Amino acid sequence: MKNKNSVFLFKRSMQSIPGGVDSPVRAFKSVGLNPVFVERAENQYIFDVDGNRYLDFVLTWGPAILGHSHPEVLKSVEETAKKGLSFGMPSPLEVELAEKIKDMLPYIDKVRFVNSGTEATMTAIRLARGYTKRNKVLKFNGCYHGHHDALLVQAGSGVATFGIPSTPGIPEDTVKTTLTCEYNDLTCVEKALRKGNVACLIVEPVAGNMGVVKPEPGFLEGLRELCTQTGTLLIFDEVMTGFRIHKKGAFGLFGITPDIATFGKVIGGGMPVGAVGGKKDIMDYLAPEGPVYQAGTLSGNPVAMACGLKTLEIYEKENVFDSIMERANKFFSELEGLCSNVKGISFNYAGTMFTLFFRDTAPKNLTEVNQCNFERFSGFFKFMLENGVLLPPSQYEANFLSLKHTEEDLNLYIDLLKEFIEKEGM
Ligand code: KE4
Repeated sequence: MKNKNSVFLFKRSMQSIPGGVDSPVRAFKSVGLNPVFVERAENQYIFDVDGNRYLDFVLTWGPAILGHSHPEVLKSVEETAKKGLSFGMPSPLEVELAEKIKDMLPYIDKVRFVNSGTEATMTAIRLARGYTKRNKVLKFNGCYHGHHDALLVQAGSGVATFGIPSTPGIPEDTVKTTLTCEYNDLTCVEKALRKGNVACLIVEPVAGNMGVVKPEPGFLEGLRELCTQTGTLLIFDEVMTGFRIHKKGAFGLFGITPDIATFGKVIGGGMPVGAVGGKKDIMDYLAPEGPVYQAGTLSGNPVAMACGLKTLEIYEKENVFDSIMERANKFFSELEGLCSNVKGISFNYAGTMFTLFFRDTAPKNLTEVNQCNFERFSGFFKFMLENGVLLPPSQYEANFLSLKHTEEDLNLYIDLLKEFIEKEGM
């Protein structure tokens, strides 16, 4: 693959942007390569500044579930933008998108829009603390909920330990009320919640930020029960899983109702949108209805709302989830067969997101993900990139499918994986 222009742009970008990127994972550091600079994206493809075309399994980290640059979405964005980009006043589109989300997720009474998943989970934590008048929060090792201080804590040990900042710049005091447990470890959670004063437990109902790691049978049900028994609010962080693991997200897949849910990615269709949703008595604690302050200049921005609304309208009208799953189920059963015959690879999937792990068995928590063969992952990433397939540049990430990924595209993934396995002598 020619990459002269990407190499030049990365060098140039480093002069003006820390690390040359606006989000660390994009720097391709964990795979030791020069990042791809993208010129444009269409359907299941992205096209880089050197004219290379890649079959895209990143899909801007989940939002492009319709494929990139859907003409009807672009048209709606264009028409809305022509009426003005931002008003700083309420406008009809935010009401329409809120009503659409409520219609699709019947357990939600009210929604507040923000501009990112980080803002959504930050708001959800503050809302839970304000509503319960408690301070402690509990999260799981390997789950990522955005980069706000309270939740950027390192993996604790096996028991619920107070988090330690996972990055400089976060005061110890800020995270001394943040507890961490291993994903799928209900015993740890029970001990922590029964000590009391835990405002909320936040969880990715299917983890996607340590690669896709699924809840063991009974885990989410156990969280729901323990939260109810201890007056702790259960927050499902569905920024990634929303509309990706099921038409009705985790609520649809597992039949469990959280007290608060956070969203992002798909509901913005590729534009900056996050959201917090839940029952009226909790959501009405948010200002100006209630005392918990939260705000945003561009929250509910009409252009972003138009993008998200049209995306969800098409998602429903074209039965996008089922359409993707028709092809995905065949792909996953082939992948399953391959992984059962070859040592050193395994995979997890949930709906339209999946991760291939370079590990004999599919991991159930972060400790097990950390045992992957990262060198081999990097080799696979490079091999796929050279063959025109863009994967997420980290073993700790999820791959995504779109409406536009064809059976041929998925067969290409399988064929290239077989070629890689042979090349590696696995
Ligand atoms: P943003 O602030 O990046 O919009 O959302 C944060 C967030 C919150 N919750 C979950 C479950 C998430 O997956 C994310 C963000 N996901 C990552 C992908 N692993 C975004 C990619 C990036 O950081 O560049």
